Amino acid sequence: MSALRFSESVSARLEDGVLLVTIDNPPVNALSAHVRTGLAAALNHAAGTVEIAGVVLTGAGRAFIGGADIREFGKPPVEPSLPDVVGRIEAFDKPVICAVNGVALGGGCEVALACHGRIAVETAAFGLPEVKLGIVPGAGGTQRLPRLVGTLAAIDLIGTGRTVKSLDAMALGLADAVSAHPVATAASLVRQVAGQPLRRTGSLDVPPVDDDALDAAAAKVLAKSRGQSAPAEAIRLVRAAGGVDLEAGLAEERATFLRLRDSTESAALRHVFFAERAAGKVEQLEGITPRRIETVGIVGTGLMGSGIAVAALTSGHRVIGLEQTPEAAAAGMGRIAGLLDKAVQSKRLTAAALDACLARLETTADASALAAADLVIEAVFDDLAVKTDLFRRLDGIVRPDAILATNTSYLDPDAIADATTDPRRVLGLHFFSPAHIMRLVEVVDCAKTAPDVLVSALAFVKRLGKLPIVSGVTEGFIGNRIFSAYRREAEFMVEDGAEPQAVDAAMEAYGFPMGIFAVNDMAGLEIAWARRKRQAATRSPDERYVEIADRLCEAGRLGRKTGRGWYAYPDGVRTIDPNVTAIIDAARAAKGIVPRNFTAEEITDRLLKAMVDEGAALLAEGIAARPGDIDLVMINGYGFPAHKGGPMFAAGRHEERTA
Ligand code: T1G
Repeated sequence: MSALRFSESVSARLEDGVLLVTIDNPPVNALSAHVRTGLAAALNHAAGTVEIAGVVLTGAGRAFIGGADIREFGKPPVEPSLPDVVGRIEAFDKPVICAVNGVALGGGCEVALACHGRIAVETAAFGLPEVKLGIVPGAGGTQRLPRLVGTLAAIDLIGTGRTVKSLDAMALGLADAVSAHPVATAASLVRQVAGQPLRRTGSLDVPPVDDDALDAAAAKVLAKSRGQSAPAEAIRLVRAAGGVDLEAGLAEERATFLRLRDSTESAALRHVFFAERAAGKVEQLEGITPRRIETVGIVGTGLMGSGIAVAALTSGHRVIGLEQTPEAAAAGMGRIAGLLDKAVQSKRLTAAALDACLARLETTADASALAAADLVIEAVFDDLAVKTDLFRRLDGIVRPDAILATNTSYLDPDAIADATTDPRRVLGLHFFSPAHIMRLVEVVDCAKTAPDVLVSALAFVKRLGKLPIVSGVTEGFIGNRIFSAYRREAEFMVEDGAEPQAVDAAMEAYGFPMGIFAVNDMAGLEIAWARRKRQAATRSPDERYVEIADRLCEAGRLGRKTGRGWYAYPDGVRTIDPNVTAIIDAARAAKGIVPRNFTAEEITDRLLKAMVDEGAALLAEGIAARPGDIDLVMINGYGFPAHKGGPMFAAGRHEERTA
């Protein structure tokens, strides 16, 4: 047994005639230039050494290969290219078997597809997530996967970019075997098949399927890829695989890959990828150890509190839900159990995990139970007096090292913190509803929040599997401040002549799932109405104020729950209501405004600009740390299309185009 090194990240040892090649390129063994060079050199070595019967490929650490190195995108290409390396593996004279020790994603999955056999540990996962980066697989994925698993499964996997665990991959035919010792299993497979004809994926025929089934599979994927081009391109390539030879299919795939890689959509999605990795990282806090958070107290088990409880339970925490009466505590238990049941029904949770969650849950009307909590999250009615009073009481109940968090969306968390004797342990955790589903959590760093409290909250949110974005204290935090600016501008345009349905249509065409007025109807108009009434006394008479929403509320049009708001909803269908048009006309007339025409382009440009200006203000005020944080808030909390990269990214692109 001797150690060999082929590049800084690729090494090997020879064991009983099998070259065991390891890729070691932390953190995820991405296929950087030195990995590709190393793999090519390892193949050369294996080709030229008679005593080597074949090759096993594996990864060091947790990943097999996380894909192409995304950081190399946009840089000049360095030989050998990934398609060359993948092609050499497939054509290799001696068997090359991969021992998939962890994720095999993107280019990593394509390397695996080109191998002559795939042995995986049970915890490994396979996937071609390229569409999530606005591209298609670029090293044979769209041509080899259908040959191995059939066109229908390939459309699903490549079109959605979802990953499958090893056992599912094996059921699909993507993995050959699952083994606890994949390197040893792969090595014995090499010895077994050496000298025999090898199973080369590219030489297999694509199993035939009828067109109707293909259309249905494609339609299912496209229904979820609103406005993005990569999924449709990927499906086109996968469908073509059955009708052309491998070389032609690979050439078309490569051309499509290169075209999409240079698209704005891909740049936007890569921006989102890296923004997500940067989110929740605060330079000044590096090296600070988070406090242990195992037991979470949740005060208020209504809609928000029960969603937070589910998020905490399913990520392994113990939860104590506090209510005012035993009856309310029982009802809260019912709500939380109901949400968990739904998760089981929709296969997001196994029955065994459900039992484990319930075993870690208690609800009570006895506040002293919160003495066991490491973190208490308050999710009660958004009223300052209620919340300050609660925090004052909590202060005397919880341990001195416990963290207190408020889920307020509009109140001043500094005022809430100051109601306690130790405001250093208080911060905001602004969850979005439904809290067990929505990924975004604004982590509000209050004036006196201690650094390790902030670090602990960030770690907690990450453990929930959610996306923490740090926000400073300001009315509405990052998201609602931008959303308010967006709404204000939309209302200005309506008053000036744009119809609400035209505003909504423009934003929906841009990629939002719902325009702002439809969103307002869904959320209900009364909360914003109450806020406007509160602010009326301090509003400057010089400030432009659009009264249309007030008129709608006064007419009892509080949104969908009242059956009408900016729209009417006969049979649940959003419909233009002449009564609303009349209210708008009257409001314009009262101000002597002669309505003018707005193009869809002017509408989207102005709304985008309103968001960006507010975003710039948030950065200048130090409320948001990075433009990418603002983008993530708008994408994950407010439906901004991810493939446009968020408002701050989109504005930069717009400037580049118009410069
Ligand atoms: N390239 C470069 N860096 C990457 C990377 C990649 N592919 N994947 C992850 N990283 C970095 C990431 O930025 C972070 O860095 C660190 O690794 C840990 O990531 C030709 C075109 C692999 C499941 O899309 O899904 O192959 O912040 O925090 O939760 O067809 O990362 O520490 O500095 O996410 O354990 C296809 C993307 C590429 C996979 C690990 N591959 N990555 O998750 O850690 S396109 C992907 C992931 C392609 C071919 C093409 C996840 C992960 P830092 P992390 P994690």
